[in-house]
Parts: sequence; C-alpha cells; structure tokens
Amino acid sequence: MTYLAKPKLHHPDLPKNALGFTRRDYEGAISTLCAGCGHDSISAGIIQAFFELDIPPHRVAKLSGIGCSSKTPTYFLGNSHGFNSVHGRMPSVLTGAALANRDLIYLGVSGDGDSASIGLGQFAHVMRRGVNMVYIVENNGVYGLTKGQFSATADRGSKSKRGAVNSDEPIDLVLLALTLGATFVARSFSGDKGQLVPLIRAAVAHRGAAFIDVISPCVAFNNHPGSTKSYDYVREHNDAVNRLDFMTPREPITADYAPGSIRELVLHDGGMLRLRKLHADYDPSDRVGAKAYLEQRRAQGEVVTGLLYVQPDSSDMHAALETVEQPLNVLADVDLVPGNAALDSVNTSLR
Ligand SMILES: Cc1ncc(C[n+]2csc(CCOP(=O)(O)OP(=O)(O)O)c2C)c(N)n1
Ligand code: SF4
Ligand SMILES: [Mg+2]
Repeated sequence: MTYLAKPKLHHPDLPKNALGFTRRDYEGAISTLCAGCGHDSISAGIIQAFFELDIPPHRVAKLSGIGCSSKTPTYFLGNSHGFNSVHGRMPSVLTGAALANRDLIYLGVSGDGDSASIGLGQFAHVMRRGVNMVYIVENNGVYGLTKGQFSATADRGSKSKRGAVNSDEPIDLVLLALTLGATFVARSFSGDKGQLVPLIRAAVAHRGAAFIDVISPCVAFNNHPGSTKSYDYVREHNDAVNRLDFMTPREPITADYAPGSIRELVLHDGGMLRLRKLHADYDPSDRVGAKAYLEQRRAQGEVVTGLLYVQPDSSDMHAALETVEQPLNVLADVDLVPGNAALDSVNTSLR
C-alpha cells in the first residue's frame, strides 16, 4: 500500500538465526498489494520459513509468472535470485534454471489463474517431471490483477463481487498434483501461519516436486458472502488433516505432543516431519487414500488443509535424467564441448 522505502536499520535485539541474519534480512521491498490481501501473509510465511531454516538468501532462486501473486517475490528474499516470467510460463523457466544449476533452491510462486488457467499445461509437466522445487499457488479463485474474473479454481455456483455466478466446474490443483505424481502435496490457508510455515520448511527440505496450494482471499474481488475463497468461508469449512512441525536434523527432537498421536517421517535430507494426526485414519503416505479423502470432504463442502501426501524417499528430475552434479557454469569447455568424436558416438548410438 505504501511506496516508502523500508528503513535499513535493524533493531539490535532482533533474534538472529544460525547465520547471524535477522528476519529482516529475508524481507524484500514494501508490498504494494491491497491491505489485507492474503498474498502478503504468504510472503510473511516464506520469510519466516527461510529465516528459521538458516538458508543464505543468495542460495534461493524465486520465479513467478504474472498476477498479484506473481508480484510477491519482490516483497520477500530481496537478496535472492529472481525471475518474473510470462503469464503461466514460470514452470518451464524454473525447469530450465534447475537443469542448469542444481545447487540453488527453487521457489516457484504462482496464482490460480497463472497455474490453473493459462498455465495448466506447464503446471502439469513440472509436477510429473519431479522438478526439485517448492511450488506455491496463492489461490484466491479470481484473476485479482485484472479485476476479479473467475479463475479455473473458482467453485461452481460461487459468486463474483458483482453477483455473477460461476457455472464451470473447478480444477482442484491438489488433486491434480497428486494424480500427476508430485511427491509432496499440501494445502493451507494464508491466515494460518502456524500451519503454513512448517509446511514451507518441510517442502524446502523435500527432494522432488513439492506443491502447496494456499487459499489466499482477495480482499478486493473475492472476500464477500457467496465466495468459497473468502476468509469467513475457509475458516468455517477448514478441515485440517494433521498438525505438523518440521525439525532440521541438528535441532534436538523435542515436542510436547501427546504420545501416541504422532507420526514421524524422515525426509530425504535427514530433516524430520512430525505430524499430529487429528484424524486417526488419515495416512499421509497413501496417495490413493489422499485423493479419496479430498473428494469425500469436498462433497461435504469442506476445504481440507494440511500435508495430504508425502513420499519421504522421493527422487527428482536430475536423478531421472542422470544430469551432471555440478552447475553448468562451473564446467570447463572440454566438458561442455566434448568435440566431434563424442558427437559421432552419440549419433551412432541413436541410429
Ligand atoms: C499472456 C497473457 N494473457 C493474459 C494476461 C492478463 N493477465 C494478467 S494477470 C492475469 C490473471 C492473474 O490471476 P492469478 O494468477 O490468479 O493471480 P492473482 O492476481 O489472482 O494473484 C491475467 C489474465 C497476461 N498478462 N498475459
Ligand atoms: S486485487 Fe486481490 S489479489 Fe490483488 S492485491 Fe488486491 S486483494 Fe490481493
Ligand atoms: Mg488468483
């Protein structure tokens, strides 16, 4: 809402992480989104998660498409790499960047229009390829930036601010990501930092395609009675499947959760996810069960949040393609241009 520059001075007593950085070091420019926009709360969650994970900001590459949601990378991780791509095309840019340099942590930020409407094909392929990334959709059910048209995630029968009724079936990106083979699939709500921050931390530690759909009310065009993506609707219909905390391996594992109600999952990088199950029968390692559960709850008008599915021993695109370990920019000419003999041998193998 404001264009004033942020003060550079930090309070000397601000808590520091293991790298000596404060939370302020993970911030970006001041947001120009509407006051109360859910997207700003998600940016705050991202800042908190990377601060808590002690990740040096320059190790992160944040990529986005076009939309209010896709503008948000400007408002966090100001010292990270960033690329604002074309509407709906962030996944292919991210895939290319990841192939060229596997050493960075890739964070894709998108909107429901960006990913479920114009970018649906790109969304599908980045999930099925298992690109090592965290992919966040800031889902408000509308094209916020272009003044509130229904997006492809708007529920059938939901109303726009002007009273128009959506007659089309919605696309559930969580169900789609599960079907397409994403190995970490979650949904959260922008107004639930306690759930969102551990989810982002766990997604960063996950190897492979990690997808988080975050319901994020648009206060300008989709926060009114009749919308199923409003603050009130989500608060009333939220069904959290688990409560989780994420612990990096160096931290002693302590938790005050009641014994017997905890499920621990060791992730690929040694990090650990602790899930407190609210539903005794919910199993986050069962892809088919997750889909059935989502459909069941959706039929009751409920929005399921939490970690829906995780495959702890997951793999990624680099493993599938057997790519070189080093980023391409550190390879020598002799590796990058192996010469005619090598080319002849590749061509011969393909005949
Ligand atoms: C190729 C192309 N088509 C259409 C547009 C116009 N446009 C810009 S943002 C947008 C929708 C954004 O919606 P969403 O991704 O949900 O983001 P939000 O603003 O809701 O966060 C559209 C249609 C564009 N910029 N480029
Ligand atoms: S138009 Fe909606 S999505 Fe865009 S900044 Fe305003 S509240 Fe957020
Ligand atoms: Mg949107």
